[in-house]
Amino acid sequence: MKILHTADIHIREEGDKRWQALEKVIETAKEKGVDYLSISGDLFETDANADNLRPKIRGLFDDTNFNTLIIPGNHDANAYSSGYYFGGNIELLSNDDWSQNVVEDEKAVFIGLSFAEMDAMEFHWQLQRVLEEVNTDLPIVLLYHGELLDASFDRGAFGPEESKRYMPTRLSFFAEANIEYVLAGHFHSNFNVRKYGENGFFIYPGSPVSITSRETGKRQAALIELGEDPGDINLDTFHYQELKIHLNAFDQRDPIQVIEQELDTVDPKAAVLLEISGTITGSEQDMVEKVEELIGEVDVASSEYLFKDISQIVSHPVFDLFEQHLDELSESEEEVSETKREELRQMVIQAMSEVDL
Ligand SMILES: [Mn+2]
Repeated sequence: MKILHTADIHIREEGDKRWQALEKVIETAKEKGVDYLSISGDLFETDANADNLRPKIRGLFDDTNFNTLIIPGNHDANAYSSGYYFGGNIELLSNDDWSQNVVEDEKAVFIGLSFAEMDAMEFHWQLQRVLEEVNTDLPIVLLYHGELLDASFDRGAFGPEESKRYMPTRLSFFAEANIEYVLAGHFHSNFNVRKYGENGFFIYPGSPVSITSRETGKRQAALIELGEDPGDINLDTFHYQELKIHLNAFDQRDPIQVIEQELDTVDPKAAVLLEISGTITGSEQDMVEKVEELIGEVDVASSEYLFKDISQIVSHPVFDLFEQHLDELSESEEEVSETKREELRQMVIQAMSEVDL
């Protein structure tokens, strides 16, 4: 049995980047021939978005030959009233009573732990209760949306959230029963798998599309073959990409060419968080203008220019003396490597920029 697992798409309008990411996820599930697609919470940005988009997303799931399992997250906790129709082959596991969110397959039993405000103690108690009721010999696969306390994740890793904890849990809670996989949502940053017990896996797939600029790098979904270690697959979806370029005034290459080459490597689906640092010899203003021209088609979400013109320093007689001394040193007793030379130069430039020349 094969499962494609995602969460936190946060869709809010038809046709935008997040919507396209949902389409990409469905397309990937088709390509991989999975039996199930799981969406563990925050499919929608808000309950109101869900209300508007409900009639529109139906079409996306029309000709799928897999089952899609959906649980609510903290962003769409009240989006799934009974009787609402989201599309064919979709099972909403949205009941507050988790024992109503059970999907039995020949090879595994899925339980949807739909999101509700509760602390870790309450969660553990509810989990034990539903496990007692389900009582099966088959491997159990949980769908869960919330915060894993074992990991010290940075607060920003969950997207723009308040500081409170969302249905927190611990890995040790899952080690007791035959829970083989916890298909989790809420952690946006990246694909992240943790092992528990003998062969249990807790899987945060990371959001399949960047929601904020803190979610950098290509986005992923989890691909699970029952009984095996979970794998990750790259999604060709919108994401932020950090691009840090360090210029060196002593580099023989043209800095403009260096920047152009770096910009060429940018993923066409990415928005760049650009940072250019280091040293140049020439007008800083001209450099900024040239860079802005180069950017052209590249989607640059933010740019930071931290480079510095050091022509005043390097044309100073003191610096000349220093370079001459380095050359002499290389020719005589000690070999001065290019890295060492660069290190010394940086020190001299730093020192010289701190005094009035
Ligand atoms: Mn979320």
